[in-house]
Amino acid sequence: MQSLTLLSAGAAMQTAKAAAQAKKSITVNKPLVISTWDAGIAANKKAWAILQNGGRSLDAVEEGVRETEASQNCCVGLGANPDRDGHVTLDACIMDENHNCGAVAFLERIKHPISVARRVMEKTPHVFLVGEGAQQFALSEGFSLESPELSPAAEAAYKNWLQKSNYKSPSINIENKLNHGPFAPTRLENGEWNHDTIGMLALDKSGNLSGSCTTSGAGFKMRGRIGDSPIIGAGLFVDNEVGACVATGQGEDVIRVAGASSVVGLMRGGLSPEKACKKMIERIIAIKKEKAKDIQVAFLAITNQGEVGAFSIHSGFTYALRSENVEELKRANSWFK
Ligand code: SD4
Repeated sequence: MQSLTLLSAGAAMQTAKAAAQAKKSITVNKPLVISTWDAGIAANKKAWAILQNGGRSLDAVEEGVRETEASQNCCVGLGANPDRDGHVTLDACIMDENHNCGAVAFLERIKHPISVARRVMEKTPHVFLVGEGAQQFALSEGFSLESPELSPAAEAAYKNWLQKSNYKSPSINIENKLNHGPFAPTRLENGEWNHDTIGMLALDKSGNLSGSCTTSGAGFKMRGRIGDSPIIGAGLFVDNEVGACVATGQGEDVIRVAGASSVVGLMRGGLSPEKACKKMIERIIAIKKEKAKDIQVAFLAITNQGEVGAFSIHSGFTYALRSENVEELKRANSWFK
């Protein structure tokens, strides 16, 4: 799939036609919203309700991913898979068109980490709060403390994981036998990638970009482990002069290349979103060498003109796009086919 240039088309929703056009460039007017993985379709709907009424991209990207945080999901929100010790810990960040940003990580028992991240951005002089301090701040802002119980789906997944894992000694070798990375499983027992973070980027009617990213991180991670998703510049970066990028996948490998900000930097240098995403994927593959076969990383990016592109290490990365004329799930190009 080539990068997409989004300009105006007719008023009717033409999903099938848009899918056919996706191989070439398609054009629709701003506003538009894009987000990672299949859950992006439902999240985009919420964001779109704001964007289509001329609302701000910052409001859209917060509202959009709240939908995923509230849904039953393996990898986002309180219903998600826990860490090794059986606790769900959540990471999120948000960034607007003026380089304002806020983030939380290792946050427990709070339903909407993205909204706490926004409060960090708007109500504190800081960018990043973690753990107990982030939770205390959330409570002081009126967020409620939810039950520590796992969702039935997460409980079942955790019990299953405990059976096969050596909980007491999280050794790399044991995990590697299961084709898992050193910090977290990269594939679930059923062979699916253990990745479903939602990252969302929106361009509003005024031409302003914002982004959000929220996750429970890698399933069955070491306690205290934080990935790329809440880290501004790694999991998310917005530069209104150029564009924006979100990452998903193995967070450690996104952090080590400052993923999202590097993609935006390449776009500043003139690369299209897809080419910029591809270049950073190539960089990760060059660093990881053989190990790249066992990890999935994907970048999704947009310019401030509404040009969209994505690229992943392995096939199977999807992203959802919503604009006035298009509502669809797209499959990104990948390094390994
Ligand atoms: C992390 N990047 O914590 C996240 C996981 C992810 O889709 O993106 N899952 O490493």
